[in-house]
Amino acid sequence: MDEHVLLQQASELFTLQGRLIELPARGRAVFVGDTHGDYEASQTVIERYLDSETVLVFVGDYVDRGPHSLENILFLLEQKLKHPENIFLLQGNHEGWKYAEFSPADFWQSLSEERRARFAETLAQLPLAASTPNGVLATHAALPDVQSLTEIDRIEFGDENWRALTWGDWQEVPGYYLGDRGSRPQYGEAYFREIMRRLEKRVLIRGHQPHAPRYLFGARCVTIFTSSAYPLPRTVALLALDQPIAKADQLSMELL
Ligand SMILES: [Mn+2]
Repeated sequence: MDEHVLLQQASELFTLQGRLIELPARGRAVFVGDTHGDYEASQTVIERYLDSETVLVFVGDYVDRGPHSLENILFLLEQKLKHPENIFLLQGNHEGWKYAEFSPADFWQSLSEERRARFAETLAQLPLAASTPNGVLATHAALPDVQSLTEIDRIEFGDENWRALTWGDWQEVPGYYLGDRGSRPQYGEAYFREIMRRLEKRVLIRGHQPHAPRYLFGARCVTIFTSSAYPLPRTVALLALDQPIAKADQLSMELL
C-alpha cells in the first residue's frame, strides 16, 4: 500500500477507536514492550501469537534507536489495518513528535520535512492506554492524574496527563510527583497506588524505562522490553482475559 494512503487510513482508524482501548473479557492478551526499530521482533510476535482468540497490545516506542524504524512502523500499521480488533498500538513518547520533539531521534531526523509531518500526524492519534476487564491497564510509561478510567479517553494530547502517560518514570520511593529528570516526570509509590485505586486496577504493564526493576510496588507494575536495541531479553507478557489476576508476577513471561 502507498505510504500516504496507509498513514491516512491508520489515522482514521485510531481516531475512531479512541484514546482508551477496552479489551474483551475472553481469550488472551499478549503485551509487547518497546520494539524500537526491531522489525524482526514485531514480525516474530505477530507470527507466533496472532490468532482470532488473541489481542496483541504493543506498548509504544516503535521508532528510533534500533536499525529498522521505518520498516517496523510501516509493518505494524499495515498489520493494524488488517486486524483492527486484534492488534492495538499504544502511543510512546517516540510517537509523540507532534507534541514534543526530542533528541536523539534518528528516525524522525531521517525523514524529509513532508514525510515527517505525515508520520507525526498519524502517530499523534495512537491510543494512550488499554484496559482489561480483569484489572490490568497497559500504558507506555506512567499514569495520568485522572479520577476515572473514562477520563483517559478525554485527555488532551500534549498536556500534563499525556506527558505522564508517554514520558513518565516510576521510582521505588515514597511520594507522588517527584519533579522532572530532563523531559521525564518522575513519580513515586504513593502516586502509583492512588491512581490505580481511582482507576480500579490491580496491575500496570508498561515499557519506556530500561533501568527500572522488572517489578515495582509489590509486583503491581511490570516493565517489559521487546527490542534488540536494549541489552535486555526480548520479553512479552501473556494474560488470560477471563481469569483474575492480582500481581504482575502472575503473568506468563515469554522470550522471543
Ligand atoms: Mn519511551
